[in-house]
Amino acid sequence: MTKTQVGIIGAGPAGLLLSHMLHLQGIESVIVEQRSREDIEATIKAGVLEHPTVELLKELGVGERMVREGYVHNGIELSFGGKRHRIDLPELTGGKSITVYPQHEVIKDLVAAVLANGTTIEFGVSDVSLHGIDGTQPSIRYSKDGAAQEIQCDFIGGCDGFHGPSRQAIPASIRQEHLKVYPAGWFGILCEAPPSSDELIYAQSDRGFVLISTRTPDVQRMYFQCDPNDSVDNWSDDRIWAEFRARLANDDGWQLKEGRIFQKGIIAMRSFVCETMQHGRLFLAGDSAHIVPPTGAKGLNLAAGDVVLLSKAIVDFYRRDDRAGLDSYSARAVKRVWRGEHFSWWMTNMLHDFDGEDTITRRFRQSQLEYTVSSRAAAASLAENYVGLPFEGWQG
Ligand code: RFL
Ligand code: PHB
Repeated sequence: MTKTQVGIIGAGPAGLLLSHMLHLQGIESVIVEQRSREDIEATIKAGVLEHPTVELLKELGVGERMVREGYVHNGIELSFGGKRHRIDLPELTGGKSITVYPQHEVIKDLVAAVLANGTTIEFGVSDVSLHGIDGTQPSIRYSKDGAAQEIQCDFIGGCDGFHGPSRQAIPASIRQEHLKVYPAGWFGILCEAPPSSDELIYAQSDRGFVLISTRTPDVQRMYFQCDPNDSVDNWSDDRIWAEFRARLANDDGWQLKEGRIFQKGIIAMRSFVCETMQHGRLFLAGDSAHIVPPTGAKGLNLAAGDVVLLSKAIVDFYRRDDRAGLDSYSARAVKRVWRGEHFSWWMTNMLHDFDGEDTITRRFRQSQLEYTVSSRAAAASLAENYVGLPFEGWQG
């Protein structure tokens, strides 16, 4: 049996960041993670870090490699009707931009920092369960190498993603949840090719949405909207490139640079919020409490916003015996979450065509796209949300 102040379930961005922020304030934690270190450091997920997330990682001393190896992007392009339109992020937001730096690189940097802090990360655990969250001494039980283990703590950080056990530990009768499932998925690829564009391209077409993103000068990340129940086996490389070409047809001769595809996967699209982000001594952060469709590039960034609030609330409890931050955590965190949720839903609707839509919805989309690229006020609203609204309780 281990004792610590904060027991954290999940070594994703939320759990690692929480542990590191607590450590910097002299509060100790232990993390339990079901996967191996190699596995979490290799899983391909997010690419875009908002301005507040970038500033946070720098201030926490974990931004050095991100600054060196990440790519600052000062614009995105919206493509529709055969034309591309640039949204100038710094010009519309008073100098802010986004950084393309893959999530698994953030994970590597955070794992290294957390281990250097002397914090234990128990990798490869199973049968994680939460106990006593209604009392003052909660615990996390799990198995490691066939042996039963227990962590006794003052608080549990439920940072175990959408499918983890933490949210389920809150009684269903008091959990306030909201779910929307979209009738589309994203087919994502990684390929060996030079960048086709200096900036990300979000493209709407009658055949469906496309996103052209990047990872390095030699590796590109691209997605196209697909049937969420489709299988990657139905998509040969030739068929994938033909689909990209058809959706990206344009008037100015711009062409996609193609290359060897070495990873393919289908991602579901959901909007989900569990507004009950705390119960007794359990506090949820990140995807365990909320999911967004990836169109707004918000998921990891929303997790960071939760952790800023939660870590400060825990610090106030230990330093000043002040429970106000903890008591109001859910109510405050969910505000930034709803902003990110709405923006992600809005971007998704503006850029995707869904089966069975009426013609008026299609015309609305067209009008919204044209308005967004022709009105400074509309473009500024997109830019402000895209670069990320400030974290409450943190000046970055
Ligand atoms: P994670 O990353 O899911 O981490 C949860 C961790 O908990 C572990 N776990 C358990 N451990 C022990 N016992 C159990 N029973 C457990 N169950 C789960 C898991 O193994 C895992 O290590 O959640 P976290 O930390 O909240 O972070 C959230 C982000 O990962 C997520 O929101 C983003 O990846 C979303 N996202 C994007 N977010 C952005 O901010 N910008 C982007 O550009 C962006 N693009 C994306 C994305 C997500 C994508 N996919 C694959 C869903 C693009 C894609 C394609
Ligand atoms: C990515 O590079 O994986 C990425 C970029 C922007 C998004 C989603 C994903 O909106």
